[in-house]
Amino acid sequence: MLHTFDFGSVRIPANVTGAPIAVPGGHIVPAGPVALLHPFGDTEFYRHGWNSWSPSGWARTDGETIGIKDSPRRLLTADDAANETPHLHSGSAVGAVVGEDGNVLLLGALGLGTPRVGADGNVLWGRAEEASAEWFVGYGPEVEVFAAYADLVAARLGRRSLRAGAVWSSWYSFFEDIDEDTIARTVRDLAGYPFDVFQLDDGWEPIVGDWTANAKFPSGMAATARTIADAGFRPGLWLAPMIALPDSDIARTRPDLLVQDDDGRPLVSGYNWDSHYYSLDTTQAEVKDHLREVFERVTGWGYRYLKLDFMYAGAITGNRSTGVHRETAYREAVEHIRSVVGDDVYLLGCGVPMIPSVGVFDGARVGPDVAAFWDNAERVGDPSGVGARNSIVSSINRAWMKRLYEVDPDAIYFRSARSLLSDGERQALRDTAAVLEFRSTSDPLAWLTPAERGELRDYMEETALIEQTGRYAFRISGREVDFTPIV
Ligand code: 9PG
Repeated sequence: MLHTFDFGSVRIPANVTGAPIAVPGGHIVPAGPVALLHPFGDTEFYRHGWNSWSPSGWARTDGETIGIKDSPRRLLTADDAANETPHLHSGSAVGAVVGEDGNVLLLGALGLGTPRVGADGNVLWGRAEEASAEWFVGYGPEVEVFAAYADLVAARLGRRSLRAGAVWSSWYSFFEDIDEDTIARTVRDLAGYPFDVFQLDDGWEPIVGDWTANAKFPSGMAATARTIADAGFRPGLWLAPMIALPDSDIARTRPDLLVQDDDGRPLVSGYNWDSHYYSLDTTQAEVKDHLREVFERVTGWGYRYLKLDFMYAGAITGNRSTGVHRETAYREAVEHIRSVVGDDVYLLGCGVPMIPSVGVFDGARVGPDVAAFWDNAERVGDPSGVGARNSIVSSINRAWMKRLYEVDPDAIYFRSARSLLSDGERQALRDTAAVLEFRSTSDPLAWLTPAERGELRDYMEETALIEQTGRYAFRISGREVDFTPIV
C-alpha cells in the first residue's frame, strides 16, 4: 500500500505492506518489502555489514560503494555471501540516508530473516530473505535516530548486562604460538595489573573443530585456567564451535553433522588457516548434543569468558531443518550454548551475525582484526582486511551498537617494540576503545618499556566519560577527539 510518512520538515511517500504505527522517534512498519521515496537525490548512505568483520560506514550514493570486492572467498567469510552485492549501495539489517537539513532517514529491521537495506538517489529500500521482521522508519538527528532504532531492537531481542572489564588476549602478540609455559609466564608478569580477564586465543586446540588440549598444554586446559585464576584473573578461552577444518576428527568421523551441499558433500562455509572449512548443522539434535559436551567441558575446565569465533558459519544457508530461517537457527544454537554455560559466563561473539546475536551474546566484535600496522598492504581497498585503520573505521561506524551489547573494537597496543604503529596511531586505537568502552590488549608486559607499562596501567584503570558530538567526533572525559581524518 502507499503511505506518506510525515516528519514535519519532510514528507516521504512510501510503498509498504501495511499501515505504519507511530512510536517515539518514528514509525513501525509491518514485515515485507519497503520502499521509501526520499527527496534527497544523491546523498550519503549508511551501509551496515552482516557480521563482525563485514564493512560498515557512510558512502555517497553517486560514489564508490563500501564492500568486499573481487574476492568471493573473502566474501564467504566476512559478509553474507548469499545476499551481498558489493557493487551496489546496500547492506544488512539497517541503512540510512542523509537529508538536506542534515537529519537522517533510517530504515532498520527489528528482527531476523537476513533483512537488507539499500539506497540510491531516489529510494531507501528494505527487503528480507524471510519477511518476518517489522521495520523501524525514523527521521531526525543521526545519533538520536540510530539510538531509537537500537533501543527498539534491544526491546525485542533483549540486552544482556554482564561486563567484560579489562581483557588481556593472547592473539595479537603470540598468535597461534602459545604453550602452557609461555602463558604461565605471561600471566605471572601481569599479576597485580588491572585486568579482569586473561583470555587464551587460537592455538591451544589440536585443530579447529576438535576442542581438546593440544601437546603444547600437557597439563591440560584446567591447569592453565587455575594458573590464570590464581593470579586473580577470570580465565578466558577462544573457540570456533560452529566450524571444523577438513582434517579435524569431527569432520572426518562425523560428516553427517556438517552442513551439506546439494550432492551431500560437506559445504565449504569459509576460508582461514590456509584451508577451507565446514559448518556444523546446528539444527541437528546430535550437533546440539555435541555443543553441550564441548561447552560443559570448557566451563568444567574453569573458563568463564568465552570468545566464540567464526559464528556466522552457524547462520549460512543449507541446514537441514525445515522451515527455520538460518538466522533463527543460529540464534537458537547460541541460546542452546547459553543454556549450557549459564548466565554468568561472559560470551564474546566474533565473526557473529550482528543482529541475530543481540540478547544472547554479552559482547560482540564490531570490526576486522587489528594489527601492529596501520594499513593493509596485502589487500588494498578491502575494508575487511587486517589492520589498525580498518579496525578503527568499522568500530567507530558501529559505536551506536553499544545499546545492543558491549562492542569490542579489538585489541589496542602499548608496545613500541614489534610494531609499526606510530604513537599517534596507537593513541587512535586507544581513543577508539575508550569511545566503545571495551578495553583489551595483547601486549605481554615483557615487551613493554617501564613507561609503556605505566601507560597500560593508567589506561586500563580509567573509566572515561564519553559524549558524542558529531558523527565521528567525541568528547572523552572532556578531551575532544575527532576520528574524521581516519574514517
Ligand atoms: C584466531 C583469530 C583471532 C581473531 C579473530 C579471527 O575474515 N577473515 O577471513 C578472518 C579470518 C580470521 C580472523 C578474522 C577474520 O581472525 O577475529 O581475533 O581470534 O580468529 O584464529
